Amino acid sequence: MTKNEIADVLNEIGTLLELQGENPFKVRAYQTGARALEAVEEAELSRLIAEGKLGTIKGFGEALVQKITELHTTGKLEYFEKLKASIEPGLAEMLHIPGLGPKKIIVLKKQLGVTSIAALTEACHAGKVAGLDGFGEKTQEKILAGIKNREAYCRRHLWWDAWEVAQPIVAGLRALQQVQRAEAAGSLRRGADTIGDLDFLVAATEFEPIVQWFVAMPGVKEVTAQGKTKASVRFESGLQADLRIVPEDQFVFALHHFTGSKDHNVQMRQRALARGLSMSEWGLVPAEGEGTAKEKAENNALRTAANTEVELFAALGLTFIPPELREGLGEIEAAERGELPHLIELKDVRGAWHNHTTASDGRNTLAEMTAAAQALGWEYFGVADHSKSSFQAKGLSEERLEKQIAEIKALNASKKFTTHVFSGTECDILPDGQLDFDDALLAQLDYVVASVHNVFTQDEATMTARIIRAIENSHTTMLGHLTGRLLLRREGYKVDAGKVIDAAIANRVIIELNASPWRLDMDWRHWRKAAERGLMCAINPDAHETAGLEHVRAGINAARKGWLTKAHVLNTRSREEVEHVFAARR
Ligand code: DGT
Ligand code: CA
Ligand code: CA
Ligand code: ZN
Repeated sequence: MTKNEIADVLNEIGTLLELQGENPFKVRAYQTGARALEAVEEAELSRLIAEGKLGTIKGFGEALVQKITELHTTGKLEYFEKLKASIEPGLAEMLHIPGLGPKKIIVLKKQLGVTSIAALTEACHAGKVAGLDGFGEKTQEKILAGIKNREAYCRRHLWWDAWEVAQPIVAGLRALQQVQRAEAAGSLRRGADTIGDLDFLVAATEFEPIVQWFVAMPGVKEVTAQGKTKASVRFESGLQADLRIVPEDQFVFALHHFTGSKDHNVQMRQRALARGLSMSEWGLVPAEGEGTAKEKAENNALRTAANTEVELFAALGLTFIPPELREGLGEIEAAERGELPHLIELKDVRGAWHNHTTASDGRNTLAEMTAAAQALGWEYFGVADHSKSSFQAKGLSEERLEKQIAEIKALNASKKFTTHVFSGTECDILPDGQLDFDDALLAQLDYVVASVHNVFTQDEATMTARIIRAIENSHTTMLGHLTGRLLLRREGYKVDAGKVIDAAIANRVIIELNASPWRLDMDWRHWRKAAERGLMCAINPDAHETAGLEHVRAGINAARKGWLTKAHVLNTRSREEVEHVFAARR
C-alpha cells in the first residue's frame, strides 16, 4: 500500500472509533498519525520500515507503527477489518448528512436506536429527533433536508468515477471475440460533469455471448433488464449501465443516437427531415415511402452508408462535431458554416498552477509532487498552498511561505527535476475582498491564485463585490474556483458570474477552470462567451496528492464543452510565455 492509502485507512479508523464513542485522545492519535505519515516520502517510509525505525517519527506510537507496517507490507489490517465489521454501515453513511457528526450520531443510536438513514428519516417524521438534547426543530428540519438532497445526489455520479468504471468495460467488450466495435456513449462520451448512467454500444457478429458477459461482470449487483440485443445492470456503487448491441452497418448511427444529447438529436433529425431524410438509431433513410424507419434501414438500397461519424455528419452537410459539443447549443449551425473550433486536447497541456503540498493540506511533499509532474511530461508545475486564514487546511504563515519560496528556488537551482517549479499561493480572499497576505510578500511570488474559502453565506451582491475587489488587486494572477461548488455535495455560494468575468477581463486576470472532478468550476456553460470576449483560462487540478494531477483530464472535458481552443488556455504556453503573462499582469 502507498502512504496515502495507508493514511486513508488511519483516518477511517479514527472516524469509526469516534462513532464507537472512543476517547478523543485515541481518535486524535490516528488523525495526527495520518497527517504525519503524509509528510514522510514514499521511499523514506519503505526504508524506515525495513530498518524497523518507524517509531523514530514524531506522532507514531507503538500501536501505529505496528498497523502502518502491517498495511505497508500486506496491504491489509486485521484490526481495521474487525472494527469495520463491528459497526453498523448505516452509521458511517449518516456522516454524509450535513449537520450530523459522530457525537450526534451516537446520541441518535443510544436514545432512539437509529442505525440507518431510513430509520433516521422515520424518526424525524415522527418528531422524535427534535426532542433530543442538543437537537431541536431546526436541526431536525436540516437533517431531513440533508437526507433529501443526498437522495437526489445519489442518483448521479461524478464523471471521473463513471469513467474509471467504464474504461475497463470498453476494453473488456473489445476483447470479446464476437465484438467488432465497442464504445461508451451517452453523457460520459459528451464529457458531462455528472453522469446518470453509463451507455455502452457494441457492434458484433453474435449477440448472445455479449449480453452474457455484460450481466456477469464483476461488481454487478442486479440485472435490471436483459434481452436479445440489450441489457441493463446496477453495480454495487449504485451506478447503472445500459448495453446495446447492433449489426456493424448500424453502429455509427446508433453511436450517434446514444451519445446524444437529446437536444442535439432533435436538431439533427429536423435537419435530416428538411433534406427529405429520416434519422434514427437505425440509420439515415428517405422520409417518404412505405415502412418504418427500422425496416427501411434494413434495406441496403434505401439506407445511407456511413462507417464513421465523420461520414454521418457529412451526409447532412456538416463537418464532424466532437461529442463534447453535442448539446444543441449552436454546434450544428457552426458545423454547417465550417466554423467549429479546434478544441484543446489533453496533450496540449504543459503544466498547471493550483496544487498543494504537505506544507498545507496536501498529502505529498514538494519533491514528490514535482516528480509526478515531471512523470506527466510537464514543462512546469505550480505550488499554491493555502494562506494563513485557512487554518483548518494548515495555511502557511508569512514565515512559512517565505521558507517555501526559498525552498522552491533551491529546488529549481539544483536542477534535480527538468520540470520548473513556479512559486505561488492560494491566497484567501477575506470577507471584505482583501487578500490574506500583504503586498510585499505577494510581490515575492511568481503568481497568486485568489480564492474564497469562508463566509459563504454573504448575499450575491456582497460576494460579487468581494471577489471583484480581489480581482482588482494587482497581485492577483488568477481567480480560484469561482463558486466553491462541490458537485453532488453542495451548491456554490451566490455570485454574479457575468460581473466577475467582466472584471477579470478588464484587469487581465485569469479565471481558473478547477479540474478537480467534484468542482469543475467555473462551469463549462460560461466559458464560450467569456473566452470570445478575451478571458484567459487556466486549467488547474487543485491536486492534493500526486494522483490528483491527472484530474487535468476532467478539466479538459469541461474546457472542450466550453468550446475552448489552445489559444484560450494558459496551460498550453511555454514556460517563457507563462512568465511573460504573469509579469505583464503586474
Ligand atoms: P445521463 O445518463 O442522464 O447522464 O444522460 P445521457 O445523455 O447519457 O442520457 P441517457 O442515458 O438517458 O441516454 C443516452 C442518449 O440516448 C441520450 O443522450 C440521447 C439518446 N436518447 C435516449 N432516450 C432518448 C429519447 O427518448 N429521445 C431522444 N431523442 N433521445 C434519446
Ligand atoms: Ca447515460
Ligand atoms: Ca442510459
Ligand atoms: Zn481552494
